Amino acid sequence: MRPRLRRTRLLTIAFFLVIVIGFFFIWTRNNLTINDHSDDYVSLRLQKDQKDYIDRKGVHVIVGRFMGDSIDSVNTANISKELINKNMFDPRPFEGKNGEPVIIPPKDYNQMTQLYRINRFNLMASDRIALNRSLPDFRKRKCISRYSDLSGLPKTSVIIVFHNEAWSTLLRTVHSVINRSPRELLQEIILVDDDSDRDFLREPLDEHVKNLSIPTRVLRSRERLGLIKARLLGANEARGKVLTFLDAHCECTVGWLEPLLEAIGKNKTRVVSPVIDIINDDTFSYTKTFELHWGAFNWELHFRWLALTRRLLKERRDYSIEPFGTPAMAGGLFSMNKDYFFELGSYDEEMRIWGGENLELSFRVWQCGGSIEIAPCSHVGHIFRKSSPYTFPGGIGEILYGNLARVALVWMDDWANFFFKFNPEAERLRDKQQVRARLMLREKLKCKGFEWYLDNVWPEHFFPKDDRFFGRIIHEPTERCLMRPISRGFYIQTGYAVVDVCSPRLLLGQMFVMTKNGIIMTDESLCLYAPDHETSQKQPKVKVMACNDMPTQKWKYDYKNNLLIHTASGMCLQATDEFDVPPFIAPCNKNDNQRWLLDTVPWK
Ligand code: LR7
Ligand code: MN
Repeated sequence: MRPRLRRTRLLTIAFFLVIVIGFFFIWTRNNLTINDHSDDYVSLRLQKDQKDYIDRKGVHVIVGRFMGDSIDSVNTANISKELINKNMFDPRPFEGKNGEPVIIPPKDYNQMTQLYRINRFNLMASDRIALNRSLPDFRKRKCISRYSDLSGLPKTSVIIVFHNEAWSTLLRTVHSVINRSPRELLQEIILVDDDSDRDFLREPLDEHVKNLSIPTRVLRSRERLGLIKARLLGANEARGKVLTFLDAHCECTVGWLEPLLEAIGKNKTRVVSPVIDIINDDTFSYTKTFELHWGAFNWELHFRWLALTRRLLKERRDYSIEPFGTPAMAGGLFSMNKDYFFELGSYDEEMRIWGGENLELSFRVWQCGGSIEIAPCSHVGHIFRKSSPYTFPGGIGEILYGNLARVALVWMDDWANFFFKFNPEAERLRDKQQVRARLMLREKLKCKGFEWYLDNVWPEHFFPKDDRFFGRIIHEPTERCLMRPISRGFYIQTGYAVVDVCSPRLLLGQMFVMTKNGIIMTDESLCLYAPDHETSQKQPKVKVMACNDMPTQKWKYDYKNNLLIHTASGMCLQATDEFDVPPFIAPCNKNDNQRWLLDTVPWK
């Protein structure tokens, strides 16, 4: 062979080798990420709620959150006690600096996967990041000058409850508080150990906090309290004028505290949360979230982030960096005047372990005269996990739905019945709840009703009301039901509407609300949408997408001819008898296929 040819051949072989190795590398990585989450998919029904996606503007949005299986034996299977008890904190210079992702080399994947199970985040990555890693300053310039004057601001106690938290995440939370808060605003830090069983969270933690520049105490409970009672333990011991709660895996950015305390200093009935940014559970990269989201909840009372409505954006045009009211808070990160916290009934002590307390507090504050707010100038990162690492004594369903049943029974009036009707798991626990004391509290504080809350705090809500239609929208000729899109058995957020067999039992995906303004909406703040007349398509398919109050989401029901007329296009909603064809809009022609019945379903 001539030397030239041989070289070409060698080069070709080398080239293919590189490709093959590359593919193998990508394949193993993907496989690993699938594997290390595999047991997170055990309880699918609860997990369907988590949608973590990049929206069209490229903003990372977390719609809700996962709750995975909670069985300890599954959770920590194959992980030795020794490994769980070992503190492997091993910071490397500049890893994760400025909120950048940590990349674990392939040789460590095996151990990384194992360690991931302990806390349900990438513990190995966390353990390589310094406790005082740098983070970007996300504040708008206006924020910096707005909060430069600290005089007269109240001091706060920062309360962090934890159950078996990792050393590196817990202490990065603590150090970020110390490093990024004005000293004169910090009274103290209180860590509440909710019956953790890790060795490194005992003496080593006590020793570590002795040397901090802010007085820091560790309170310990010998029995599992759950996060609600653990926070109460901390609150009772706090000496600051304001209580600031943080989850045990947060990182505060510069300027986070001032906006919270400033608002409360002005009016003690304001309860204020930061914007909650995302610390990635795999890489620990820090991603700023969209400031203009607020918190609400769906028909199952699961917490949701929703884009701010056009109404509020318009109202806020002239003071965009001021805190704004939100129907609900996420629950883990907020500041509240201490006296007000106790006057208002602190927490419902009958709530167990995890869940529901954020809605309970949100309803209570709003209905009893205060406000829940988000301060857009304040940014704190939180590790969002795909599943929960803890044990839930008694079962997660029992605990969560028991807590939610209490929220509904005490605060939601007629809408409690709506909740129980569509959530049999909560219905089952309804009679077990003793809520007399909380109802008396509501009486004593002379709190307003849930209807007032819906009308005034969240006018854009998608719950039923007496002045709205609620029920099924039935295609007359085929007797099938209009429905939210589903994929692989789960509802999806955006997609073509469906017309399918009406379910004999109440099915949330087939329930719609139609308001007086002609908005047809369903759970998760989704609305029936079709493009307006300018579209090039003759028969545009009808979609379900995030409600936005635009004319393309308005409809009119013609009671005489049973037509659903799309206002912006003047066309009629139509379906065929084929299952695979989504409903569409077409020129109104009195064809039977355009006839729909509004089938009212009683909801209270
Ligand atoms: O039994 C327990 N004892 C505890 O001390 C269970 C938990 N905890 C601690 C735990 O260590 C952590 O510090 O309580 C804190 C919250 O638990 P997480 O981090 O498992 O909860 P989460 O972040 O999944 O859930 C959110 O909803 C909870 C409902 O009860 C709480 O309100 C959390 O504080 C809340 N977290 C946030 O609001 C952060 C932003 C998430 C969003 C959206
Ligand atoms: Mn958390």
